[in-house]
Amino acid sequence: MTKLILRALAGETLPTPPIWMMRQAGRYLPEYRATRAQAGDFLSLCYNSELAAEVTLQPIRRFGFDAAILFADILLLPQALGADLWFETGEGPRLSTITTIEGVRALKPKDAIHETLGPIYETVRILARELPPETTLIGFAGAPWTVATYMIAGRGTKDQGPAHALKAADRATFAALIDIITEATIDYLSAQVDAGAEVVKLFDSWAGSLTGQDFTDFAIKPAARIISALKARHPGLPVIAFPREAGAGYIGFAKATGADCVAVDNSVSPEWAAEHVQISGPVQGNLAPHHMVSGGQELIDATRRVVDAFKGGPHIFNLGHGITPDANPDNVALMIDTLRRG
Ligand code: 1CP
Repeated sequence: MTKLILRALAGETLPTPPIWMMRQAGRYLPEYRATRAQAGDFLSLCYNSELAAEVTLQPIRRFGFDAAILFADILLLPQALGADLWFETGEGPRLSTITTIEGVRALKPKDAIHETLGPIYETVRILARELPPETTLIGFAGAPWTVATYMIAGRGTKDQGPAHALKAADRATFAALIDIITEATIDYLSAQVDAGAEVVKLFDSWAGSLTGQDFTDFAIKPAARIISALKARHPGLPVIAFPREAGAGYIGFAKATGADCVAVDNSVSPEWAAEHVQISGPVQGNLAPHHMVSGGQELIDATRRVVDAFKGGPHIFNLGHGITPDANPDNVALMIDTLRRG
């Protein structure tokens, strides 16, 4: 096994950590903006396999990252389950809302998702053919809680208020929605693996707003269910879990869910994450994305600090969250140079 990302995921401590970056295909790249314009809009880009593969490859060509992440979105699964989905220019995603048991029951059965998601699997197949042999292909999905927050509110929310409200008012309906997303996510990720994804990542971007029993029931348990089902179907498949802003919830998360690697955000220090999270296995992270905007000596110092903190164990270098549209591609090159040349 020569791919560096797979070696790190298998627990190997490498002299230089392999690197990729969340949202590495995105608006900070002029070539991405050009291809998106060619596609027409964001969703048309996601469902155009050739162009989605092209934007996935762009940051690999430009920067030589060690992994490529499939270009798609976590909200395609709700759409495949029957939710309406559209993107308001300059604002973000909008979906039809689900707040009742009738709404949950009106969703399509999970077997129907592949009809909508076929082009995504085709993107994966193209990438599996076209990526350089040293580059690992990562598939992904949103974790059930994060996906549910969008399906309930119909949009991104700062505090996930509508999802918390439904959970408090009618836990059975809320849990039924989580179950449907969980089962569909298993089939969605499994189809990505069949098409050629070598690793999958579960994005629980809003895990940080779950506490206590809710964190156990709706962040840990669905992830554990998805990971055990995937590993039963695809023995040896490495899984990265990202319970963003989980804080103390990061401790023991890999063991509780069966994840091979935990991605940590930048609300915790790399030293803390090394001591409390990397102690039980590979970690990914966690440079603050704002360095990709500001650059300079601070970026160099912060990159070295992350490398240094995690050098005693298996580590994949990444940002603590996605790179922002106002980032400067030169700063990405500087980060990679700092990492690879010391
Ligand atoms: O205009 C554009 O070009 C759209 C910007 C954009 C991009 C580039 C969106 C809309 N999605 C994506 C791609 C995307 N989304 C990827 C592709 C691979 C890569 O990383 O390069 C991935 C993995 C995602 C995952 C995703 N989508 C998450 C989880 C990760 C995270 O950032 O926390 C979430 C929460 C979404 C929803 C979403 N999609 C897009 C936006 C702007 C949002 C957030 C909306 C909100 O909460 O308000």
